[in-house]
Amino acid sequence: MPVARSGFSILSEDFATDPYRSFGWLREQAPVHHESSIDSYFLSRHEDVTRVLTDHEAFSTEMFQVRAEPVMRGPVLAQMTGAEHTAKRKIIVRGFTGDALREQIRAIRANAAELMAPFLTRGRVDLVNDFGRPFGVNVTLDVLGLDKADWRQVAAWHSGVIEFITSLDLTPERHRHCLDCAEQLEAYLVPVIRQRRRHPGDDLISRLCTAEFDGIALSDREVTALIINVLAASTEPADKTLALLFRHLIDHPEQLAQVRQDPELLPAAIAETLRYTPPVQLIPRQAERDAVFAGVTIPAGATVFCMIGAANRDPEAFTAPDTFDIHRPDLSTARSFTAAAQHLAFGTGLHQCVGTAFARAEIETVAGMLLPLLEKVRYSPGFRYRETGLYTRGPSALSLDFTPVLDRQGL
Ligand code: 2IO
Repeated sequence: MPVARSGFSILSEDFATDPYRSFGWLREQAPVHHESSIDSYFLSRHEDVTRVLTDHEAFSTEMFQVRAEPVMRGPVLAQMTGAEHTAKRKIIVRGFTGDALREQIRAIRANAAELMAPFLTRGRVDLVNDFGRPFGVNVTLDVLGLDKADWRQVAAWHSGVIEFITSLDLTPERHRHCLDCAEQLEAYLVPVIRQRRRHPGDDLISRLCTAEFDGIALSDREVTALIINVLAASTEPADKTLALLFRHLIDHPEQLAQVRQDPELLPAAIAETLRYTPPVQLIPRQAERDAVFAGVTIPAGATVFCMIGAANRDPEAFTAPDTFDIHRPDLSTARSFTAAAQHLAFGTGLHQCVGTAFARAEIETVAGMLLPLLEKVRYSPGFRYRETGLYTRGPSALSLDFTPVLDRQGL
């Protein structure tokens, strides 16, 4: 039975400041936390989260119809089921493998080099606001084949879309603002889709426009939704994961030194970052029938949030879960970007992130470029670390000082 901790709320300022402080208590004392103001259930144990994400009969993704479709302007991959889901997922997988991925890695390198150059001679960069955010958006625009000159505009629309999906208590004013962003983004995309149907290139939008499903092409509405889906899913976690990786390595100088010495350790550092501080903290599902967890019944129809950050710190799943350790024996790097991952940062089950290989390539490439350039990297004097976000979470800034690079041969 959950024991109420007087006044505990997922929506409290205390939880927003540092949710990790509450995860132990949640897992042990309130593994089925009901947040009454939003009538939603929050599950925090690794075992329970895994069950929800893999029991597709008992837990559906129906709620995306309300939580995502209005801003995606159509159905997203995560809400599809059966043969339609399998077919459309395959289209996206193909768009992120083989030649396509190799081309994307070139775009990742080019964007990283260009965006970092002005900061190298200064010896100071805010890894989130100066670099990570523009980097994440620009890479996504290259992948989709959209004009990078529009990146600030697209980034602003993206923020509205994300705010809609990730807010637990949206005011009517913000709701309107988010829908406005999505409508403008859709109006921006539709002419591009029409043009790519006539003159397809090798970008992801063209692939979506020419893809066939049972001999039938995707409609403009379906292509639009998948573009916005890719835009959201590829952009939102990128700057957060990069900044969190640097945060943890700076806080653990001996591990930073090891990664510098042996860059082959970088994938392990990324996997451990995803376990320790997953950028996507919540994954929603809808209970299709009554389900019992730790003696508590979640009623059919209820919204259930899987707490990924809490599950990834469950001592039942990982020893010393609150320790950042790139050498931990209970987290296989090889498995961490596959369906066999032990951490839940990419979710699990049929809807596990379809972009895992791309995500790995992106962060590995950019971190591999930055590490040798950011010599003696440290927090800037006076910098105060702060994280924001309940659904997607990351540093609001990461101001770093390093030894200035006087010639740019590193790039
Ligand atoms: C876009 C939270 C950015 C996804 C979502 C409606 C569906 C799905 C996710 C991730 C990251 C987003 N959910 N990507 O958690 O496509």
